[in-house]
Amino acid sequence: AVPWFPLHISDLNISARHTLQAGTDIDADHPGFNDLEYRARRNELSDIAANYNQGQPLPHINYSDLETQTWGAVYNNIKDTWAKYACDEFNTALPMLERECGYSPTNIPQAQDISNFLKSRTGFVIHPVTGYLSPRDFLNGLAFRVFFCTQYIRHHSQPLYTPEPDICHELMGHVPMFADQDFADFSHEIGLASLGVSDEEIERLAACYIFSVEFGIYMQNGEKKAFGAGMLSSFGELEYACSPVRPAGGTMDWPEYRPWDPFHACKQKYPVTTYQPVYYVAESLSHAKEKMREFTREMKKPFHATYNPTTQTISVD
Ligand code: H2B
Ligand code: FE
Repeated sequence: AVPWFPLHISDLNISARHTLQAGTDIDADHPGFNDLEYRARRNELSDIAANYNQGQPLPHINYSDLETQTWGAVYNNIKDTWAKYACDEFNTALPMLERECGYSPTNIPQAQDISNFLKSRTGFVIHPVTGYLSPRDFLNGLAFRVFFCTQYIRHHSQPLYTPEPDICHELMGHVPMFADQDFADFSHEIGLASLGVSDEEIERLAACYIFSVEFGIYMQNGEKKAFGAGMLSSFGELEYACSPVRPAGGTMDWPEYRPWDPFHACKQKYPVTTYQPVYYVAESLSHAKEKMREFTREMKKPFHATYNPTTQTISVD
């Protein structure tokens, strides 16, 4: 039988509520585990996301001074490295986000402003979630040009570390890339390919997603530039993956670089708690997209899915 999948954008309310561990239980090794105030705040934001329905105005969150300081610590830590190692598409979007959505080290931008901005650029919109979604649910959202986005922030005790997606990862890492047409189409392509396929195919697609949307690099005028959000939201990994030299006095080894090939990346294992030992390097975003198309065309799919943005419906043939 074909696994359940959303057919209309409003079905994403179901996908969003499938959040693993209800999105609120955090593990004992989470930096905020023993901080009751932090956990209460997480629950408050989870309730807001859990009650959200697709198409409603996005909830406005009044972030505290402490939360804003944590955001600022991450932003200030990474911003100079973006100029060096983030791809052109990212560095084109960032000043627009500063101007139009209030991105800055002293302000956490609001989801509604970002969603309006992305919608006008590439048709992508934000849907708040309480935490980590299953790869299937997460990828299904992309088929509707919907980005499932957390609203809480990492714990202030370790601003440069998070064991789970948070607003620093989503808004600094993912959002600027969704403003680019090729990248948005690339993500949409993966989303459409994820509808109704087997668990094995989801696993292969999720690996492709990891080695592109999360950890993708491409060569820009002979230099490695990051387009993956995992690097764009981590100063350490951005430097590790893209620097043409090893940091002075450091003990860092070189990762392995392979040409971007989804048929290969789909089988590659990836660690979730350390820097990646392997990166796939594309020639450009449009090249990354073309390669991805070859892959999705050959996937075992129960049908061919297309998205009608006017009716916000998937049709299958
Ligand atoms: N869930 C959430 N909330 N944010 C993500 O960035 C995310 C996710 N990424 N679930 C997905 C899984 C990704 O790691 C792939 C598709 O498995
Ligand atoms: Fe991510």
